Amino acid sequence: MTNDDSLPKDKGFDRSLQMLKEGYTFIRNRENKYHSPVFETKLLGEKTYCMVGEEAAKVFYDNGKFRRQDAAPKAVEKTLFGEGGVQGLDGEDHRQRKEMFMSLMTKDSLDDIQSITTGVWKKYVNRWKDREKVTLYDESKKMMAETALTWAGIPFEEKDVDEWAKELSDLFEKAADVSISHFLSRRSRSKAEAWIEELVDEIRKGERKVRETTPLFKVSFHKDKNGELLELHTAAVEILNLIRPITAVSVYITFLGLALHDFPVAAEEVKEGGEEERKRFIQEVRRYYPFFPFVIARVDKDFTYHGASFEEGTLTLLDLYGTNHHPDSWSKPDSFQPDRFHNWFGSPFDFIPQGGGDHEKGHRCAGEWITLRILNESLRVLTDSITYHLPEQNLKYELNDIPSLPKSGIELEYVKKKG
Ligand code: HEM
Ligand code: MYR
Repeated sequence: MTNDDSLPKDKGFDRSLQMLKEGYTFIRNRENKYHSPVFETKLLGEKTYCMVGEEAAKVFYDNGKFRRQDAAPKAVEKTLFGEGGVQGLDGEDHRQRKEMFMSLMTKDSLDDIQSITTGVWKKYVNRWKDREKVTLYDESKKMMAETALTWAGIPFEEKDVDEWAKELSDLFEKAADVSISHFLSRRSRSKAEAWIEELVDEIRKGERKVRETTPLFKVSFHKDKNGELLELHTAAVEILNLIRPITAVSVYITFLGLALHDFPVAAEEVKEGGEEERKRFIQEVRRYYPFFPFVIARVDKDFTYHGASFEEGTLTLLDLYGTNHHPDSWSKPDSFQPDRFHNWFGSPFDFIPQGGGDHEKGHRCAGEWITLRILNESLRVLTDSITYHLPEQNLKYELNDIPSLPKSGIELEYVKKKG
């Protein structure tokens, strides 16, 4: 076995605080310093390997080398992921649970969420006509919460949408927070889980009727490999694993708004173009802007990579943002160029805003197609269906803020339907 010393080490103290300070650039900064896409550091009191780039992503997603059990920090499990959910499963348990998620991503189901998105946008644009100013991020969170609940088949009243939006977004907005917000986020999770558990219980007992085609029904009656229904709590965690990230698509909608403003030439191409131009613009938004910073796993069995031995049990981070901006895979990575996706034949490992590898066999995001459908519809509305004006505001977003958003949330003035 090769000497472990060949892996550069971030010597000295725990780097957790430094990681929060440097945010999305933490891993790339050290890659540049050590001239190595793999290095060792210390995070949350543990020895941790960090990796970035297409080659590293191939290793990270090579089933068998890493496991997810006990990988995510407790704080992230208590807020973003939930305990007992698909993110922390391995092997056959993961395969079966993931199959449940992927079975919800049929063409009909995607068409369904797209038409729900269209309807929700229409409703909100109508509402905005009496308002001088709206904030795109705030409105998108509500629109996406409503889209998520409708698509999943969760009963709700119009008046409760704002509260759903707040609670669901608490789960991803504050996931990387170590302050009081962390506890607010935990409280939102407990509240949402309790309410969904009750719902699933009523459905199972036949006290509440929901359509059999809905994700709510399907998760409620999904059987794990032992042939038993999911525990109520696990079912609630997995239903939240659908409606929380759909709400999080609001972050990308906000970045669509920013890109349309910051890159007028590319914006003009979308406005004059059609489906293809929209697709390229959306891919570039997902590549260019920061959102999910890195994924996390533990070495499952000792192996050697980059001349160093990776020890079983060691925490490992794969940098998603850094890989999407890596100069080995992208020319002018820090420039916004939707055309790079024209005739693009990338691999499942170099463009990984929602994780890499295979959707069915690995942990790659189950909701990638949903995200694309919602963004396509949202970009169509922003460019084809409405006009608006951006007043003076602070549009800056920071790479040391996880998750990052333009400071103003993007204020839009005088939103009007076209035509
Ligand atoms: C997993 C990002 C939207 C459901 C993931 C992962 C990332 C990610 C990075 C982890 C990949 C890994 O562990 O290797 C995002 C981003 C989204 C988004 C940035 C944009 C808002 C969605 C949507 C859904 C969804 C809309 C569902 C409707 C899931 C699920 C997993 C997952 C269930 C766990 C998959 C597994 O562990 O096998 N997502 N996602 N996500 N995502 Fe998303
Ligand atoms: C989702 O809700 O699953 C989709 C988007 C969430 C983005 C959350 C960004 C903060 C993540 C912090 C730590 C991740 C450690 C594995």
